[in-house]
Amino acid sequence: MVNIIVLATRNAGKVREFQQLLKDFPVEIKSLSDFGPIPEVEEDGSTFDDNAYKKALFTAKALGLPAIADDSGLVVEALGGAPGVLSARYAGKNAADKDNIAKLLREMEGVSDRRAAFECVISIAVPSGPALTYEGRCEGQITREPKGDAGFGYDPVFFFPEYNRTFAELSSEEKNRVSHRGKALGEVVAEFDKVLKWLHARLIETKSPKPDHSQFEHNDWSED
Ligand code: ITT
Repeated sequence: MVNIIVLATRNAGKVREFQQLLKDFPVEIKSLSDFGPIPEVEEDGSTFDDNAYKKALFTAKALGLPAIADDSGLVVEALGGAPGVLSARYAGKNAADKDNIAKLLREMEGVSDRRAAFECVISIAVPSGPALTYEGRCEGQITREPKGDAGFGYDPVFFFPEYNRTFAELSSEEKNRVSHRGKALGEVVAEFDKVLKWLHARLIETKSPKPDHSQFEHNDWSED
């Protein structure tokens, strides 16, 4: 039986969201805050996929338990995909949201193609290496100035045409329904019975296969 899954974050908001969504499944969702100090993993991958997997595997290995991690960010078409994996530190290490937004608006000055998307990847890994991956994407446009004060990060400059508002003008329920993270999480929840079976099968395997990306490109249940 899989009794515990660790969420590889200390962000209390993310923890509450996962615990709430997975509350009806027979598993306890813990977070890093429930354990002693463990080192921070460096998010130096070149894709959201790499970083989510790196965080999940690092935590799974460190604690000897299955772990879930997510990585997300903003991808702007006219900037060749920037800020991408650098979203949190676009204006520099420890940059505040408003600094990142200011830099983005500067880079976008005079640019007419305002298309952008938020992307999120969730990785669920076991200590021996294999992992499942889930993705969510939400398309919108970069505004010319910030609007709204809900949410976080780039929400005030991310215009969502379907609602005719920026993400920072939406309630959290409205945002979760359509957001990149909401979509990826929705897929995890929809398949969570299968996920638990998959984790159980991986955990009773005694041999530890090497980490292998091909195992989490597509979630393939065929061998279970
Ligand atoms: P962890 O500690 O869990 O890693 P984090 O704040 O670094 O939390 P992410 O790596 O998932 O979160 O997100 C990276 C950045 O991408 C984040 O700091 C924001 O600038 C941006 N971002 C991600 N999701 C966003 C959202 O829903 N709205 C606005 N900005 C978002």
